[in-house]
Amino acid sequence: MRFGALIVVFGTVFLAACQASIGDSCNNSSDCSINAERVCDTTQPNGYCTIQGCDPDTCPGKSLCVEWRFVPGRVSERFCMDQCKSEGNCRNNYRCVGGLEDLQTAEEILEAVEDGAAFARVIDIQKDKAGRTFCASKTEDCENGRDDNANGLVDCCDPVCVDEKACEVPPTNCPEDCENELDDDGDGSVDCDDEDCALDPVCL
Ligand SMILES: [Ca+2]
Ligand SMILES: [Ca+2]
Ligand SMILES: [Ca+2]
Ligand SMILES: [Ca+2]
Repeated sequence: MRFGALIVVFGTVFLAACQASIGDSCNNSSDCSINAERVCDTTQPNGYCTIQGCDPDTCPGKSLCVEWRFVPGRVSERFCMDQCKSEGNCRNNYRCVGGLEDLQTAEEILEAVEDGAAFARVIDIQKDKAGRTFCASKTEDCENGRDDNANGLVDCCDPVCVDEKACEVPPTNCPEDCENELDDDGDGSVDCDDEDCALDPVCL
């Protein structure tokens, strides 16, 4: 009886130790958890173990609940992301990025994006989640409906996707780029003629 209990305890510890961490590579969701709580996001380089739709302070261990927001106002999405202090903490093809949570105005956000900040923010409240930088993909998956590399541009709207077959037909629902001579958002107005560019420095 006692021996049986020991096996159960040992087995539980063993399985817990085997469970992949948030941000680990994976081929399918069974690589990430034994109870289907975690999923393998196979659109990220070499897979990314995560939990989709997290709430603040609910991501396991030191992982962070990150909300991506898109410009202009598309739906936001939340994923548990691996916390990092520097790029060395992230896997190949990932970079350590900080979010925009302290920025309020469109101008502040634009400036930060030019500096390489991410179009995503950590929504945790606890202080021990204070290291608010996380490992995000360096590349964009051009067909998954998300902004994988956290530059605010989704799929075919991201210039890195321009040569992809999936993006042969230029999209017309992107944020207006104010200096590319294209009507990116399909409203009939190009660059500085588009009211979305009214406050853009290149149009002032
Ligand atoms: Ca994408
Ligand atoms: Ca992107
Ligand atoms: Ca444009
Ligand atoms: Ca336009």
